[in-house]
Amino acid sequence: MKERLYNVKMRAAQGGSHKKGGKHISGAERIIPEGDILWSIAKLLDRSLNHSKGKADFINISLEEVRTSEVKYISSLPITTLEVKDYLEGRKGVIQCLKLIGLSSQKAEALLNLLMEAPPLRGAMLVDIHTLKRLEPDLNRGVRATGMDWAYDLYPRLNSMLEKEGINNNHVKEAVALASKVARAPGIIAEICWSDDPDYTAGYMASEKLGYIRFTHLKPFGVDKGGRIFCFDSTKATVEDCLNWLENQITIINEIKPYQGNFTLSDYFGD
Ligand code: PML
Ligand code: MG
Repeated sequence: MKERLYNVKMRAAQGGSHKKGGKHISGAERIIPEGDILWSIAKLLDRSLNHSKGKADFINISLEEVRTSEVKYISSLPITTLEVKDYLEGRKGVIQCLKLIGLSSQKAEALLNLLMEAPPLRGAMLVDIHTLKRLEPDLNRGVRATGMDWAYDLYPRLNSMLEKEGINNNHVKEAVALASKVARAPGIIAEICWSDDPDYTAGYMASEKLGYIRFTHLKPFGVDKGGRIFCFDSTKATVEDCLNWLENQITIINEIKPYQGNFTLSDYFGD
């Protein structure tokens, strides 16, 4: 019989819980077999207590069994890295990617501006590409894509693929798991993200069409405000279906797409 699977989630804050206004320090989740629960919780605890954003004094860890009949298995988005000299060049690259998937320059710039100007949120903004209006039910929180991971037995292969590229870290693994889920959500045409960790400047633009496009810099070093925007085409799906996929559907990556290589912007866009 197959081992039972559990969704383990951790969220940590400093200065009290998130609800009481504490500063968000770290959040992560895994979907793991029963036998690895203790090890996995220890790793998540260690992260929240030794984080570059500060030491958490509120840590919440939850555990829920996953009904395997309700899991959707998906492939990972293929990863490409675009090497940029700084975050300004990176953000130009994001606009070029948004144009490649069919958005006008004006829309692409407006979406990026929304992310740059967003208040710090625990979740992502969900924005209609036609009206540029935010659609999350709770605008102070944003929407959190949750319930995703790589299949447990894929990790050795994933680690060795990322190791070869010098990017075998939690940021990449967790972001690709999340982006691979989000790109398959009803109505989502793209996602843009950069980290809230002050010492991690890389970010990405992801879409079903282009895959997971990493930029070596999307924000300046030392900045602890990150964010995510999910770009939603309201002519393709209802917000309800989209939110249901993002928040309730468990997705597990059971197929790794090959790494696509490292490029400069001019190599990649051919200009
Ligand atoms: C995060 O860690 O909060 C997001 C990281 C995004 C970039 C990860 C990467 O290097 O591809
Ligand atoms: Mg972080």
